Amino acid sequence: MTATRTRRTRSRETIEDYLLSEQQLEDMYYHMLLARRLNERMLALNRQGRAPFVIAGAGQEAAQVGAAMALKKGEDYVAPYYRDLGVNLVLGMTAREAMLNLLGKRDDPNSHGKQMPSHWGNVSRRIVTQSSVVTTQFLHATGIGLAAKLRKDPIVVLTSCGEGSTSKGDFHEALNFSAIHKLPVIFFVENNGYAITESNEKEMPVPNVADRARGYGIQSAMVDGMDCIAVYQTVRPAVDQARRGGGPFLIEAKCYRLWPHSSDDDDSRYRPKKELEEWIKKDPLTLFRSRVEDDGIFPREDLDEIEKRVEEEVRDAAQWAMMQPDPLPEDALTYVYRELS
Ligand SMILES: Cc1ncc(C[n+]2csc(CCOP(=O)(O)OP(=O)(O)O)c2C)c(N)n1
Ligand SMILES: [Mg+2]
Repeated sequence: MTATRTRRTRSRETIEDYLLSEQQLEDMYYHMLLARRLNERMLALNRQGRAPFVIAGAGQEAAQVGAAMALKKGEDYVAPYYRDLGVNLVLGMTAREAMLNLLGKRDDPNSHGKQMPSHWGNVSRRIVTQSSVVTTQFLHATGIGLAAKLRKDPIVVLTSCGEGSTSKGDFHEALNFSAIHKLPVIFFVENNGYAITESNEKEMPVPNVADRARGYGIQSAMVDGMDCIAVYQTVRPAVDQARRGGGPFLIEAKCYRLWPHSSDDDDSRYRPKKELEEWIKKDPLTLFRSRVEDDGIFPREDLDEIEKRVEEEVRDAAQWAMMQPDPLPEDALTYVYRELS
């Protein structure tokens, strides 16, 4: 962003209220927007027959970006789930890398084209490779938390999933074990209202995922997952507490899946149009933009400039990635088994 930004007089005070620096607020908007524009381009590539499958995080960007920004990059571990493009971007994934992943290219840093798209993993960024089987990452995170505790390593592990996945055994085992051993694990649940076709009421007998934490003696919080600042301000204290030995924490971010489950889904068959229209009014990007604009943090021109930068980045990433090499058949087993020297 340019150094010539003009500010209204009360902006400094408002920034302090947010407990976020101006740079952090800019990063928030940039990463949320990058995630959305990437997902839009990915879906277009899918419809053109260029990308096999898209599972997007539209509507969940605020939750993902706010949560990831509460972590120490490259130190804390993350065991994310398939929609978490926003988490990956905050932790350092570039637009070009995201497109390599989508297209299953040889140089995709997540799996070199071996996994399905959106199956994240990056050793240097401490992003744990994931399975298609939902919620298994909760147990991986618990194991990493135990290792950190035994080694007296002051790190935190954040793991995430959708609310539907909290009905699986792994969720309950992970919460139970983490609570008994007071592990530094943040269980971050992105409640987007649906597990494919099933709405919340059909997924669980309690109104909130956060209610489930009580049964395991875990502290929990619910937050408006469409509000990136609120998410950051909820996750950050939980992370700090876990780092100090305070044990695990469950956070439920109430958000909404603005798109169908995946590029292969027709959501008009199971969700009311009116419901979707109501949630579109709470789009996290619009909400953030109007909040920082109304509060005088950023003038409109600066936000427009971020939009332009992101659009250019996405255009470049898609064009560049399509020209990159595919994996070679003879490399099918590389990075699968450990090379023995
Ligand atoms: C154990 C298991 N059962 C079923 C599936 C198929 N499946 C993939 S995503 C999904 C829905 C999960 O819903 P939720 O946890 O709410 O996450 P969301 O997709 O809504 O973000 C299901 C059932 C799977 N991958 N693993
Ligand atoms: Mg869901």
